[in-house]
Amino acid sequence: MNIRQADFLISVSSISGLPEESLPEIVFAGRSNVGKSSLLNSLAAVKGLAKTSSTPGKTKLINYFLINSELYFVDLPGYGYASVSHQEKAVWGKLLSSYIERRSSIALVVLLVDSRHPGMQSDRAMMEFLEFHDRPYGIVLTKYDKLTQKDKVATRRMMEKSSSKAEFIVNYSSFSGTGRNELLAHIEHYFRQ
Ligand SMILES: Nc1nc2c(ncn2[C@@H]2O[C@H](COP(=O)(O)OP(=O)(O)OP(=O)(O)O)[C@@H](O)[C@H]2O)c(=O)[nH]1
Ligand SMILES: [Mg+2]
Repeated sequence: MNIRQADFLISVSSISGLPEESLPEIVFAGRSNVGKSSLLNSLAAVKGLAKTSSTPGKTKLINYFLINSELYFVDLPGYGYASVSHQEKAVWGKLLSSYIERRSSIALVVLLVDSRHPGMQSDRAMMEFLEFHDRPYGIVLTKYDKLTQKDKVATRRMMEKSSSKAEFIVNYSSFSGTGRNELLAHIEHYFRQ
């Protein structure tokens, strides 16, 4: 697909604030700092559309972006970051899990996994959660530009082994554009279904 228009729509802090279910939603989930907001900007080719930061925990709300007036991209708060307080963790965790459980307009969850750490427990738990709720999901291995050639082969192999239910795996770099066209093709397929 070709992204002709991408506009920020709304930030929500609770399930009751979500927009009415109308358009299909492509959801971006993953650990804090994995590169969700950067990936959104690179897909839309708009710098600063989603706010990015080298400090984990930048995105604390559910952010909606309207794409080509026909679908939403949804940037979720990151999970798994150790230094936030228990209370804060519980609030974000609840927002994230109830969104995934309840939202029937989810067409696809794009689960971002740091290509340097493909075996993290929190990512495994998220995959199981998505499988339990029958949400179709694909995996994006982020920050692929940081890997050595040897790591590229090992990471890919490990991910393929541990995520047999994923619809696809895409190697991605928001910096170089690696994987962008491949991911856009997958997204198109799911939102048109
Ligand atoms: N080398 C490299 N760095 C990246 C890439 N994508 C993101 N980063 C860096 O990773 C850091 C986190 O990026 P964000 O896009 O803010 O990550 P996020 O998942 O939205 O983080 P939270 O909102 O805190 O959950 C920033 O310093 C980015 O510059 C990439 O493809 N390659
Ligand atoms: Mg973010």
